[in-house]
Amino acid sequence: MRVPPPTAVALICALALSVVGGSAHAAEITVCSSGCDHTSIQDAVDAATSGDTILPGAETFFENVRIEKDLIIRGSGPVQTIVDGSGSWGSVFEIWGDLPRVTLAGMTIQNGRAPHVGGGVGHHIGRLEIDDCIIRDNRAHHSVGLSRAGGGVGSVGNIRISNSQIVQNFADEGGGVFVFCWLFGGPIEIVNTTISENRADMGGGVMVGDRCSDTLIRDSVVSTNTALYRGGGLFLGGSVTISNSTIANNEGGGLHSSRGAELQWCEITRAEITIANSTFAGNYPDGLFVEGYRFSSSLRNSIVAGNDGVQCAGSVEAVMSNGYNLSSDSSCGFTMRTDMENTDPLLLPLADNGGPTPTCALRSDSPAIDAGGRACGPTDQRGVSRPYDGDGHGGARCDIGAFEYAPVLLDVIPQVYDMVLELAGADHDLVAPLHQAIQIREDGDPSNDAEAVTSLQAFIAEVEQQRGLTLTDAEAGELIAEAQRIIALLNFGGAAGDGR
Ligand SMILES: [Ca+2]
Ligand SMILES: [Ca+2]
Repeated sequence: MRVPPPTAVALICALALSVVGGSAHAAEITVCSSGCDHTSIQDAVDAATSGDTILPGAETFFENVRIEKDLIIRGSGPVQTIVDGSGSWGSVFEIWGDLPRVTLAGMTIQNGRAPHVGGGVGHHIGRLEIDDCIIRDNRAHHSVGLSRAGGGVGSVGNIRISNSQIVQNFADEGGGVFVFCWLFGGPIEIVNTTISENRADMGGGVMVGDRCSDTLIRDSVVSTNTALYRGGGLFLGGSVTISNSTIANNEGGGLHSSRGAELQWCEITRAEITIANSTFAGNYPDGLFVEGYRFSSSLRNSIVAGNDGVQCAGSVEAVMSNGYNLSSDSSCGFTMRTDMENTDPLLLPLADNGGPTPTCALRSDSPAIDAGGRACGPTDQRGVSRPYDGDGHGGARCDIGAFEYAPVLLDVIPQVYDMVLELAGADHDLVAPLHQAIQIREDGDPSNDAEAVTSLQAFIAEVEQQRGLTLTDAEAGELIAEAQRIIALLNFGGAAGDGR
């Protein structure tokens, strides 16, 4: 490629700057019931120049907002700022115009009722980012005639949803999210997001159309959604990658993939579903239902187990194992040397195990521990570092599925225990609270971590009592530091962040 002369570079830069020139003078526009620039979000949107940021305050706004320009609308947080469509006809936020770039952040979007697409957010054109939002109790549901799609969010494609919760929405298709890709194939990203308790005829949690060619679902959970017909959790067309995610307890199946390659709209689309480091569990009547050509869906390092019925259904020849998969029956054809079939992964129920989204933890004796392949990414779904030596021998290897068993405490607590025995003796008052913490941890159930923390705090209180009696200040300081280290490890979840 020819390198342009410096003057050309300067000109291009000047042009680029002039294009984004509006944002150099971007204003921040406040919205609240008194003392702000505007009292309604729509008034602020109408008054704004492209590139401005609108800041709704910590209150509930009852409105339906139409956006046709580049804007960031950032609330005070999803608990503080609520935009409520009052159940009247119309999306709560509706995006039209000339390819606008819109960000919606830090708010709850609720009680929308879409005439066509997107009860909470109807994204008809341009680029949309949704971050740190709760999108709940919206609907896109027909009374008579045409079916409607995207209870929570209905999108044309080119959307990123991150750090959000999409819950209890309802639609004919795509209860939580529906993406249709009429103009563009994507990109579509769902990251660090909980999609839960949504309902639809097809695609209870998420439905993605066949024309979407670039969909990524990462570090997310799709749980307890319901589809009357197919795709309780996910109904996916086009090319999709699912990684580090948990698809659990959905009714109507965990994932339904529509046909891989077919002639449609006078063009042949070739679709592939790529699943890595993910867990499909507790779905009914199957974990995966695949259609499509041979090997159009591939799995690696993933668990498909404990689904109430068959684990893999449909055109099972479409499923290809890339190794390190585990299934509780033999329906998926996980027959690579590193796969495990007819094996119970000993998963614990879906729960908050730290990190932004719930996960199914592995029991301490799970065969999935240290049984995964090398390329599992730097963290698990929660943001916990991988790989960890979970079985205590043979070095650190990845676990199969979205959760990495990391019993760091089993390394640390025995050290503290040895210190206590050495310093204070086996009959000392220090021993009981520490021993209790060890037992709580060794049962392998992370949901008991809070109880372990309480025991460790009792242990620290006892160490303080013994300062200058059976323990020197230095010894007490060391024991307290170690106990606090254990507590910090138990509370690791908040540090996970976006995980990018
Ligand atoms: Ca491991
Ligand atoms: Ca190991």
